[in-house]
Amino acid sequence: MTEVGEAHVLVSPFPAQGHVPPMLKLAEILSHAGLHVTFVNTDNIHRRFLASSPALQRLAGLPRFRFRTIPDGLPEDHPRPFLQFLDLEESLRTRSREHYRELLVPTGKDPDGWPPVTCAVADGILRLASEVAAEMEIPVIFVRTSGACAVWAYLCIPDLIKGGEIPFPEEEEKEEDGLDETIRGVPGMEGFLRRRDLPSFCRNAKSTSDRSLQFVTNANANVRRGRGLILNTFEALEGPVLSHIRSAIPISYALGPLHLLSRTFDDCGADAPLSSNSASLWQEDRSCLKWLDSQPQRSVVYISFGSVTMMSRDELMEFWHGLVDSGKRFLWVVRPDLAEGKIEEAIQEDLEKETKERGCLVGWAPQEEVLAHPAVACFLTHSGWNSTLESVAAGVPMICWPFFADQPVNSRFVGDVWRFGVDMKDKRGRSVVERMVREVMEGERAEELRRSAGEMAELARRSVGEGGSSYRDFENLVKDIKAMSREK
Ligand code: U2F
Repeated sequence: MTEVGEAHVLVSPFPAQGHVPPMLKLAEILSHAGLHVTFVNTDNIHRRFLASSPALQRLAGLPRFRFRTIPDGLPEDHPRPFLQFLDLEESLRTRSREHYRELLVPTGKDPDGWPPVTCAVADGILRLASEVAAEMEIPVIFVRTSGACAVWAYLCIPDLIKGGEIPFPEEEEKEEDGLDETIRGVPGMEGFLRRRDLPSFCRNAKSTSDRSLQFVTNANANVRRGRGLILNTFEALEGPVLSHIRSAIPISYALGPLHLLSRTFDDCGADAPLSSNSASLWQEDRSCLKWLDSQPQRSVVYISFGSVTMMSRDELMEFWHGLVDSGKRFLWVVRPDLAEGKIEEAIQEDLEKETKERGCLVGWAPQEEVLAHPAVACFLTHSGWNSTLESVAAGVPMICWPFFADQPVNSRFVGDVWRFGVDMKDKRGRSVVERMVREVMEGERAEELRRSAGEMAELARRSVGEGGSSYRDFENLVKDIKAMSREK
């Protein structure tokens, strides 16, 4: 039996690797805090996650937690490439409305005897959720799975457009120097953030009617209209930027790193094996952990470009040569769809030989466990926000090679604000890769980077412990959600 006024949240992520796992962790701790939680996946993503994720199987067994799925409206055999996320988002918005509405405000009795949904916790880029919730007058708290630095840049896009800073003047953009011009319209980042550091949608837009630019502008403007905003970050990392965000969205909760906070609330505690927590679209190849066990301490470069990045075969070969030329050991996640073209044809004998001696290639790795392994010395990353936070939490310095979206902002902060990594943005070629790897792994600079990374890891750990800033923000969030359930 449920009491009148009991809280029930409907948690809806955008269906993608970078979005589902952090929202799953949030959903899990909401349920541990005593709320009823329904987690909405698309059929397609749920099937894929279920096949390869211990976390999903574990969560399905929790009391007050349940999964529900909706169709995404695309044909079964559609490849659903993330780079075309606008098509998926639009399909959900137009074709899945009825299904979503039925979950938010069911026409019949709840089969589990649960109370009605009292709050929607929705991904900020999922218009389906925000529009239907507004229509049904259910309060929404938004979640953005990017860092505060990128979210603040996104929120300032209208001012950047008004101030004539984007789109970039065409003639200047063509010249390399044009991209080094600093941006004035993002308060707190004036004179620091350059054109090249803005989210890729700003850099790529040729006009204000660019479809991606319009989408991110509107989605982020929409986020201002919620009851609050949840961010996967923490005060010690992004306090100053969070203050700016709070000037626009006063109720903003910084709950990160969520993958650590979820361990604080997990019944098994902070010592639970990391493997029980993983949620992935691809099957993890755990053999790389054995390989790491046989490597010396702090000797391995870990390379992963996340779930979306794509590059040409030549680009991939340049990375490969650079890694081999550095003489370091390396563990590289080469997703089956990472590069275009047949890679095998481009591998020369010496590259293959040296890789066998010092390298390990996998299709998908248990990343959290890899980063926590003592053999790992640094992380060559695309600067996706989850990877960035996971590296921060593990105290591992980064070499950042941003690919798109929020990643150019993140890499600028890693290299030049937090200083626990180097920003390789817009640089290419084997000699650059070799130089960057050496910089982060050898000599005084490497020591400095490791020291700052270690210090931030400690602050991350404290933020999620009892009394820490993320812990307190989470308590406030739960209190606010409970108060909403008494509103009607
Ligand atoms: C989109 O990000 P991505 O999915 O490309 O990248 P991340 O945010 O870094 O998330 C990748 C996750 O996949 C995991 C890894 C991260 O949690 O631990 N993973 C893994 O388990 N095994 C592997 O071999 C490789 C990765 C977007 F492209 C970004 O710009 C955004 O910042 C992000 C969040 O919104 O979503």
